Amino acid sequence: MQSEPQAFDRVLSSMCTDPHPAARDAAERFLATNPGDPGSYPAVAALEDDAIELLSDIAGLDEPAGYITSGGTEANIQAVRIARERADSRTPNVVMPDSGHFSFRKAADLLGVELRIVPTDDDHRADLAAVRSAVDDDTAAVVGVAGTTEYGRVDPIPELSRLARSVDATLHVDAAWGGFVLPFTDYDWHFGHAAVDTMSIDPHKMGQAAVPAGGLLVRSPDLLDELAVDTPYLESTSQATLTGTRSGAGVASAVAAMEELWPEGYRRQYGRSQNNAEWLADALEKRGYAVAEPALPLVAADVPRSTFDALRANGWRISRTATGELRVVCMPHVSREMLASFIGDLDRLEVRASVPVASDD
Ligand code: 0PR
Repeated sequence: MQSEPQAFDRVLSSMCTDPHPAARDAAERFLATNPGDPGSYPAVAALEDDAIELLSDIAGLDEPAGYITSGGTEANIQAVRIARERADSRTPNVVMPDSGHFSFRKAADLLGVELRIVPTDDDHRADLAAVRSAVDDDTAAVVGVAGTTEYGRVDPIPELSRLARSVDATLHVDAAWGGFVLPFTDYDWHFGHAAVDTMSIDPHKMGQAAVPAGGLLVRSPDLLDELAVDTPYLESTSQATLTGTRSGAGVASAVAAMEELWPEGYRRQYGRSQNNAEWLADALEKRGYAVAEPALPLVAADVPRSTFDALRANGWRISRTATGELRVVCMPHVSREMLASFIGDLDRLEVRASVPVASDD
């Protein structure tokens, strides 16, 4: 095989990043291990306990419980599954703001649960009145997002937890992307701030672990029991994960990254990423574009389609929000130099666009 992976020097739209060197090394060493079979692979199974302890520390969870998933999608599906199993309804529903990730559509489809998508407010956060009118006795879960995919917004988690409690539903917090930056902000987002039942928090995004390493955390171990099936021919007697064979590389790299970076390394990274996001937002605003202020290190700006296409043609890996805005995620590999070069290209394109078309006379 001759192919090489893409370089990160023009990747502005991904939520994955270059893994920390210690995470890369750990992933390689544990490539041929399977935490799905702890009887045969005890070393990586022990590492998974360490990973859940570290994640719990980050997410304010006193009694560590959960497992390392293949990513945010699996964690979200499993959280909905827990809620469905727990709910006392034959027609369960899940209430989610329209900023929720599309993985919940997969969950609803797979699990036969109705997904009630409610509008967000003018700042792209869950609209509490809309959530309040959507929940009922059949609501199994309310979803809050702590770091939305498109605008990096944090939903009002304590208020959502009260609404979930009022109908005996679980509150699931999707912090798949935000979980490794939120500890350094003033937001109320975790198990210590509100009655959160389940959470997605992914080491393979801002946590700088190798792919695949997502995280599902649960408030108490009995919530995991909702997922458990018997495993007659394994040494362990039950399994709560969705997939069977799992990546030992993901588990080991998650531990290595968190041991290396939690908390000071992540704090410094948050500082750098947030400064970069603010710098970019400012640069775009100065050029006359409407910018959604970066609450977390993610910038969305209303750049015309033609400019967006030209930037992509120049090799920039950028994406758009559902309403068409340019979206830049300031991941650890996104440096100020990269952003300055991006703005340089934008300025050159604009100069070209503003040169009057030569007339024929
Ligand atoms: N929850 C949130 C809040 C997410 O942002 C994502 C992924 C997930 C869950 C799902 O995680 P996994 O992909 O690990 O299963 N976020 C986007 C995604 O779907 C990131 C994204 C969006 C990347 C647009 C590129 C892009 O153009 O991958």
